[in-house]
Amino acid sequence: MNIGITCYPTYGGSGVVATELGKELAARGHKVHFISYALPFRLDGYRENIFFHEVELPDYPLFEDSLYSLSLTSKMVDVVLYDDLDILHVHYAIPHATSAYNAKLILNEQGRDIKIITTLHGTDITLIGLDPTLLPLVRFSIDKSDGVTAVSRFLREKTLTNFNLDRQVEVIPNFVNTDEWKRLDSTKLRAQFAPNGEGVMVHASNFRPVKRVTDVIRVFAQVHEKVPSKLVMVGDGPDRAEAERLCRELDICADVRFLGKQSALVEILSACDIFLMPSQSESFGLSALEAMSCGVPVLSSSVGGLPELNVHGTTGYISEIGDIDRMARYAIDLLSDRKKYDRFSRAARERAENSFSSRDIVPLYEQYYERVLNGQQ
Ligand code: GMT
Repeated sequence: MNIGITCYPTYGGSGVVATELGKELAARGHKVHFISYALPFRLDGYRENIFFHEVELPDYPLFEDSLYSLSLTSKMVDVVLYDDLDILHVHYAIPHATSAYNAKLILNEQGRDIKIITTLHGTDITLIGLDPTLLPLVRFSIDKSDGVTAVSRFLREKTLTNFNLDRQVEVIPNFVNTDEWKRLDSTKLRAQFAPNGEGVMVHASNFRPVKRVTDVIRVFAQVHEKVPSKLVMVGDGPDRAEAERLCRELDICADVRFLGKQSALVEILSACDIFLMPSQSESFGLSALEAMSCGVPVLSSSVGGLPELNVHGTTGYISEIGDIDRMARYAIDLLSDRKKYDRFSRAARERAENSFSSRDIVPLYEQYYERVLNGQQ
């Protein structure tokens, strides 16, 4: 199949899922054409069957705002025609589903049909998509897609209720390549993070308010009082400065490392014991899945799709949003009981392998493509 994929290319879960999907599809022999304003950050190195089409923006003084969604439409039309695409698969509805629908209309005028699949990821449905300035267009564009997938059951329900839609939405959960995301020998890095054998907690995100990174710091401060421990913070974003300030206020800076954006996540996760995800909203929680695949149990909040991923009392623990005391108690419990910890670590890895492995999930996308192409979605 010839598949066009559009996604946000910078840091962010929807771009990661789109890129990993493209890589997996290319490895299975499909031709995958990424269409975006920059090379997706996980698209490292040359890969057979992968092509990148950069969307260029017109530079004209009259246009105060970027006309990205329009230029994207034009590029989609070109790529569909000249690379003979079967499917345009867009990730994150805004503005990608709209650009794709416009491309479809233009192509239809030329007698060329193209099927559009929109994968919904999170705030396109739960937050920004509901803004009155966007809602009618987002609703229309989702409804006009030939196929729609959501990354969790939670997100499918939100899509249907928030947008008052009556249409089929397929749930295809996020996935991880469990052959690549697996615990490595971490002795060296572990010795740097925790030179005296302390427990190591880790958080990785874009440090947006929705991630509640200050909860991570407060949980760690409580754990640190009871159990010798360290905290590793991976990523960057608007709330990083506040998190660093809080570390100074709580006098725990010596035990917290802010690493900023990192690509060596498997190495880092392999040197850590517990992943913290206290989010305010999370339609799936891809970085928690990546941690689980590396055998790292997850302490998460109970929001959105997280309970579909993290099994309370088995692969980690779930607490109410903002229940810092409870999260800290769970962390202390796991860090103080080696046997229990090992059980959780094994269960986390098994859940990633048995329920969310790319081996099992990517074929669901291929089957869905076939169904949409045959008009049977
Ligand atoms: O929706 C967003 O906030 C952005 C999006 C992204 O690009 O990071 O994140 C969402 O998509 C991820 C991949 O499907 C999910 O793992 C995240 O849970 C989801 N974020 C939210 O729902 C806040």
